[in-house]
Amino acid sequence: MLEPFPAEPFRLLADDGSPIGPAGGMVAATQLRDWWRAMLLVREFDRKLVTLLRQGRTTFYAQASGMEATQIGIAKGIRPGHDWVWGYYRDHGLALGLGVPLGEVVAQMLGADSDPNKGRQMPHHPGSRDLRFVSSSSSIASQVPPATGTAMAQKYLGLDEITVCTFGEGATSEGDWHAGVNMAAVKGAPCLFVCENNQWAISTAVGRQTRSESIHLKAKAYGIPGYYVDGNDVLAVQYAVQTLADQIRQGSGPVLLECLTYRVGSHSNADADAEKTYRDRDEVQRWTARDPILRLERHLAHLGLEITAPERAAEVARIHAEIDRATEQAEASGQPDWSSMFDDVYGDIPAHLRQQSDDLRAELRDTGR
Ligand SMILES: Cc1ncc(C[n+]2csc(CCOP(=O)(O)OP(=O)(O)O)c2C)c(N)n1
Ligand SMILES: [Mg+2]
Repeated sequence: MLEPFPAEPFRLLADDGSPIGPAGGMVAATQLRDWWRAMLLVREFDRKLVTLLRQGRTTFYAQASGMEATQIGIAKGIRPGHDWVWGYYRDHGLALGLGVPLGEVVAQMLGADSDPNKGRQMPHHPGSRDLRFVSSSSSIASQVPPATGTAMAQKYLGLDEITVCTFGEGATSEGDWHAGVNMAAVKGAPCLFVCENNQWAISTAVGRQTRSESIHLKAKAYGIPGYYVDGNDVLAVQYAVQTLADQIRQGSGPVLLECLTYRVGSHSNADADAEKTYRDRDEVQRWTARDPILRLERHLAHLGLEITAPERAAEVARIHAEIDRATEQAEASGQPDWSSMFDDVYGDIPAHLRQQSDDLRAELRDTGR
């Protein structure tokens, strides 16, 4: 049973993939395979994008390897294109899991002309109007107050929608986080706050981030329930998100859900060598052994639906080819024209920006560029 403030994270799958409790094994096999493919895409996306980064074809990337069950579990627990999602910069797995087209995500990361945002966002900050996935900001926790605002609007307008707001455990030390969660609680706003606790905020370990015993316990201070799940167990995350989202839709008010997972890769490319500078190789190995994809594969095998090595290799090759194709298409679209940077922000461009646009046009003409 999913209970608030548990001592241990809620799980539906043991490390060896065998089901725990009554809800285990209730998901259809086709769906489990779909989630497995979605998780593998996140893992391989990291591999391919890190390569593009090293080749100088993009400039910023933050890996989600190790966190696939959390991000895909969230995506598969809500109603894509219906519920609003305010994510954060590490959420490309969530974006892909919701169905944001791979080509759009890649184009955003490369700042290509085919990027719906025309390269005006920092790389690795995808968004999608169709899927109501709000383009994130790198300012930690800045998504929390506007997520609360979205949920308040949903309540006032009587809409059959909820808002999902994700963040790392480090974000829960920020003022914006507390202001946003408090306001949502006071207003009974239909918001599911999900902490992707990957145990590190760049080089700050969670134990040095807060004196709170856990992240979900912080919900108590705001008078809302706090739930805690094993974030490497996709069944548990999906089940918790779906259950809590339904509860919120029925008027429970906001909820905090903590998913305990681990960032196996580097924080971002600004992070030189995590294992040499701030964390133990043993710790990484311990968590690598609790690989969320492997756990789902073991579960599939337990159900007699084993994924064979050739089948896995074929899926990886298919994903790589798809990412290669998306990369070629994005690069072939070229770079956005400079003038597009003045578009889409204001209905009427303010005088000072019009002046800057005119100055830049004149400068480019005079210098023959
Ligand atoms: C307001 C603010 N302060 C500091 C930073 C620098 N910074 C970037 S990522 C990060 C760590 C965030 O950790 P966490 O919230 O746990 O998310 P994770 O990166 O682990 O997924 C920090 C401090 C920032 N981007 N914004
Ligand atoms: Mg973190």
